[in-house]
Amino acid sequence: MGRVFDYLHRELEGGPLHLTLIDPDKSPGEKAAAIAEAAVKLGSHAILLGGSTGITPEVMGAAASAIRTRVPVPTIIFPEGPRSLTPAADAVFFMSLLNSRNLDLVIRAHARAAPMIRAMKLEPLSLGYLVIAPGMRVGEVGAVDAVDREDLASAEGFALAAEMLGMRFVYLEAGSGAPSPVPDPMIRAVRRSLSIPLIVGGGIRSAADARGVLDAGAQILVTGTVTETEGIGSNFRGILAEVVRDRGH
Ligand code: 1GP
Repeated sequence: MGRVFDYLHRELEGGPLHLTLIDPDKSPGEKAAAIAEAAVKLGSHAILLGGSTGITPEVMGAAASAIRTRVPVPTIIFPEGPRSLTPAADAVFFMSLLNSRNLDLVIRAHARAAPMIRAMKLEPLSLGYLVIAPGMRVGEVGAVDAVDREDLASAEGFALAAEMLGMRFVYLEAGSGAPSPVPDPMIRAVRRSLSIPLIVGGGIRSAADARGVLDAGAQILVTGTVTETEGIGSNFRGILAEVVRDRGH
């Protein structure tokens, strides 16, 4: 596998990981790099770059280049579409929005993006992306039939199908800014049936939220809003402290 895939798997042997999501439209260039640097110092394992509006290759490129000079960990694109791609990042989540009604987001945009990804020498990390209610903005723009928060069987079925299709990660997404994270019983059920790493994001805004999803079995936590709204404050530090605690150092 590729360098970033190997890095994530090596780090997962030591316990759960944290990824810091930065929206370069809201935090451009050096501002993104400053957040990244502070997050990595606290123990975050990689930077995710993405946003749902205002994303251009120039905005992504400027942020990825600035981040690269400041942090030793990989920068992974969390794409909205082919316009999110920049060769200045290390890898891209090559993600299929499993429960979208829009085939562009399931596979057709991927057919357009794949040759670009190869030409840019970006490492694709294939990922099944499943939106759980409330889904927030990604639920709307993604034309998603969001999985009900009590519907453990659907979540398990989608996640297992992603694994059987050969995807390398599954991401349970409650939506950026969701009032609460993906419910613990759902994380538990999905984790039980998967052998690939489980990523959980959306609505993790405190140490208590992080503790809940970690105890339920999330292997990779993603947070975005907490740093967009509070910077590197006590909530972000608390979230990282929970991840670091489970890594035993
Ligand atoms: C969004 O899962 C991520 O795609 C992060 O969500 O912004 O709520 O942290 P938050």
